[in-house]
Amino acid sequence: MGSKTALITGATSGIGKATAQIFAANKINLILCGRRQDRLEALHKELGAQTKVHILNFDVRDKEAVSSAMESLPEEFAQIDILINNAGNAHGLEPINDGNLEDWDAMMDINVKGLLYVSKAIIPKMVAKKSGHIINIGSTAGKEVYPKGNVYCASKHAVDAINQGMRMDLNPYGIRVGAVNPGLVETEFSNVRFKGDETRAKTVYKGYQPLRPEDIADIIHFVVTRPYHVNIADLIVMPTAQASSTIINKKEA
Ligand code: NDP
Ligand code: 8X3
Repeated sequence: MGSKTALITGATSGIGKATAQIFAANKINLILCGRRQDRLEALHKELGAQTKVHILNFDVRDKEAVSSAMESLPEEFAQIDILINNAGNAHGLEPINDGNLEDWDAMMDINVKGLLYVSKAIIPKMVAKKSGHIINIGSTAGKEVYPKGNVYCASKHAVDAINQGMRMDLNPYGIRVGAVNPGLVETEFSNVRFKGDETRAKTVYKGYQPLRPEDIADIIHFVVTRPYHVNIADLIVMPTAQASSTIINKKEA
């Protein structure tokens, strides 16, 4: 059997990028997606020496762009074995009464609808060949709600529901579906949430050891390398210092 091919959304940063790196080191062929072309090209160059890499630039919110990107795949990348639905972010952290409509749209459109558009473009081929593995990147925010997390938590609770629904509906076709739900991981996540306010973003990860994107990538690689009869359906991982979304054992500096 030849190498597997994985499509990773949100591969230009954080968890998606670290997953691309560990997959490349293990000779999994890669379709890397994101909006930042310079980063996609840099990854192509970096990982292309280790495995076959194809890059796709599209916004997951744009359903036409999603389907034409998938249709544009060259023959050697057309059979996708592993889909990592990772693209997503939080936008803002405000009580519901002060929430910003653009932020709400961004979170629902990217984290929920974008994940669906990408899945819709890929699942029919998996169904036709009766094989495939889908990993949805959820969050502890999809398992519990925290103050001011309102719409981000709603978007990740939706991912949790979609993950369960996908697993049920794709069960007759032998397609594995599971979620990896991280707690606090130091990536560009908080820079995006706080709209480029680096100082505020850094405070999220101060006073304790947060997860690194490589920790999650390592787990994703473990999940995709289990024998076929093993499906890791739902996995929660937090830093040791974190007990819940609001209980974090921070040491004063
Ligand atoms: P990053 O901000 O580092 O990465 C987010 C990725 O998503 C980037 O590659 C970005 O690429 C891509 N992305 C964002 N919006 C779009 C869009 N509209 N269209 C296409 N791609 C998009 O964050 P993380 O690595 O932390 O986040 C990855 C996933 O992990 C998200 O789903 C997040 O919710 C989840 N998560 C993160 C946690 C954390 O603490 N960091 C904890 C739990 C879950 P580009 O800008 O190039 O398009
Ligand atoms: C990211 C983790 O706690 O910032 O999903 O929402 S949290």
